[in-house]
Amino acid sequence: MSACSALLSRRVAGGSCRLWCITPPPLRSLIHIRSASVAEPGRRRSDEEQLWEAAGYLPFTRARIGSFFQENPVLKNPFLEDALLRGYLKRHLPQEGIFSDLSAFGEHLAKEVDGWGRECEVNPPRLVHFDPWGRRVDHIVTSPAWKRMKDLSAQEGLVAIGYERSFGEWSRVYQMSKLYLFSPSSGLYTCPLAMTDGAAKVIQSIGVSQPVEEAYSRLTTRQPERFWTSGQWMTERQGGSDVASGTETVAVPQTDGSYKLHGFKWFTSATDADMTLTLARVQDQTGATIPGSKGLSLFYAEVSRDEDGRLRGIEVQRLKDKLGTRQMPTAELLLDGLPAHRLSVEGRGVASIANMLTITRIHNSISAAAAMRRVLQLARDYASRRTAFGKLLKDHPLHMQTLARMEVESRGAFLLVMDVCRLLGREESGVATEHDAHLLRLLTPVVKLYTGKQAVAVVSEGLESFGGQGYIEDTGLPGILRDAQVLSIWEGTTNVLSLDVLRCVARSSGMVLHAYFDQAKSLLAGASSVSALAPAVKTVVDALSELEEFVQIAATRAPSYLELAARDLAYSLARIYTGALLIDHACWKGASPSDTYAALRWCEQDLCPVAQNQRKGHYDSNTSLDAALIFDQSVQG
Ligand code: UCC
Repeated sequence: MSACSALLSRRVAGGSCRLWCITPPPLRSLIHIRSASVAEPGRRRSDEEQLWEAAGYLPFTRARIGSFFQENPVLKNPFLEDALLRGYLKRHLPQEGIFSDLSAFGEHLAKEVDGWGRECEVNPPRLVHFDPWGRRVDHIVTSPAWKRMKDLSAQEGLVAIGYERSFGEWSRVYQMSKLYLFSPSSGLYTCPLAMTDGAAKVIQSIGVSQPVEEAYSRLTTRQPERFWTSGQWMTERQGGSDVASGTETVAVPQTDGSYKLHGFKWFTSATDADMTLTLARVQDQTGATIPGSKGLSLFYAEVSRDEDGRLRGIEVQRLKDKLGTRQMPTAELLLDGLPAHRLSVEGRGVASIANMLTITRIHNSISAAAAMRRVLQLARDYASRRTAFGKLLKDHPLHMQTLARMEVESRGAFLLVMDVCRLLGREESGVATEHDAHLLRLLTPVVKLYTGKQAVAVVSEGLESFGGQGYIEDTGLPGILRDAQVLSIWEGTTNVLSLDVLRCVARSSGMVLHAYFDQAKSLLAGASSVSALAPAVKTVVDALSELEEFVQIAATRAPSYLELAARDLAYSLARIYTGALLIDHACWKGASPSDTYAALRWCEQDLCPVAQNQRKGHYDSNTSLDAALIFDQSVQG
């Protein structure tokens, strides 16, 4: 007897055969019937099945698609859901006003703003080159939600807080905490905010005077109608990393002291900005320019339109077709006589824009930590809603182990980036020691490169915790991963930033490392009497000795040795320092047992990979073997 006829006869024997049984339906529909409405011997039919029977319904028809629908993960107030953020603020900045502001902001994010962020994703910007009558207009059309994000950013002081400095040296921590909550719901509006903040910082460091006085006040205002965002047009066709030799844009001096810029900017993000800072080479009277870094100057330009509605001195070539960050316009721009003002001394362009790089790299790190936190909050919520193999995901220890590993990474990233914000705040409020300044210079590339990589790994793991739904676009989850991927690329790739670490070590004659060792050791001081943390403290102390030993050996080697070690060195700096921060936070009187557990877990990894790989001889002279491996075409035998 076939499976079909066996089933049919069972239905007849059960006395419930109807007309549809007489003409055997295809096997596929029978399988549905069997799984949903035939009582197996010894199995009690569910109330629902009995209801179907009584009503004479089939469970699956064109009119019904089954009764089970998985509950979706729900975003709750991200501030109230974040014990570490609240603990950190309670420890360092216990201000009632800040707690109530962040709590209200978190509520707004969960209830409304997150939806706008989604709207930015599904309604991405588009470029309209011509008006209906053929005039060139180059309009970047953005969604209403994107515009609401701009107003909200001003109202909430997302840039302004850093410049009002109402909380002194902790103002940056407050501002960045707010951005950390905002980032995953912002529809990437944090990108223009990063550059806006960076531009304000550059202007402030150069001096808030003409011609940028008005611009500064607009970048840092809380009034939406006055608020401006800034671009940062640095990358040209020859590449984003080697700015010194890749910049072709020229600045032609005008009789009134201003300039006109001519060039092609290859990546200009948030191109709907009101102004920009950019690099160009000043032409002399013969039209010649100075090559390399020494020929670069920093310029300020407003993005404006003439009476015919055409962009002044700019043509938008096209919008980039990006893997992620699609909510935000990134364009290629032809600068064709863009009116501009030189802000830096001639030839000091890179040094002058470096302040912007510091700020945008810190914002990048905030976005990385925030992406990890967001995916964890959603995964945690989902684990309490999703049942598989007879129990909720949260009751599967292996699932909890996976989320806990993500949690440790996320906590480490948060503490590392917040410590850099703390240092930035100290520098800006004039209380930083020389030691603080060195640490800020060293840790800025370190936090950027390390958290960028962590974010991709943690968010990818996070998607897996939703099973197949993590791969479905309109859940909003894949976008978090696509957006995370830019974090290790934008504002300096991992390798370029690793080399920046070497550069700041060399330029400071090693002083940045002295500051690092001192600070890491002092972070461990409070843990000497906490026995639960002893294994973690020992690992950090041992790793610091290994690192010191590496530095001593490396100092005697050729620059190529250090260059090969650069990435591992940067990772070691990040892991050891983060371990010390986790230990320090676990010693705070308000710390929880989870803080101790997180510190212990973090310190179980190899904290000093540069020492390990040095022992294995990885930096000696194996570049030729690396290249041979990569380009290997041979088949032996
Ligand atoms: O290309 C990009 C687009 C990616 C895709 C975007 C898609 C969508 C975006 C979505 C966003 C959410 S992004 C751009 C990526 N490129 C970069 O970030 C630049 C990376 N390159 C570097 O960082 C380089 O190391 C340079 C450009 C800074 C190096 O240039 P130079 O000319 O070789 O620099 P020097 O000679 O080392 O330094 C010149 C001066 C020195 O000051 P003085 O002369 O006073 O000693 C340095 O100390 O600048 C100072 N300086 C710094 N100061 C250099 N770097 C820094 C720094 N980081 N901090 C402080």
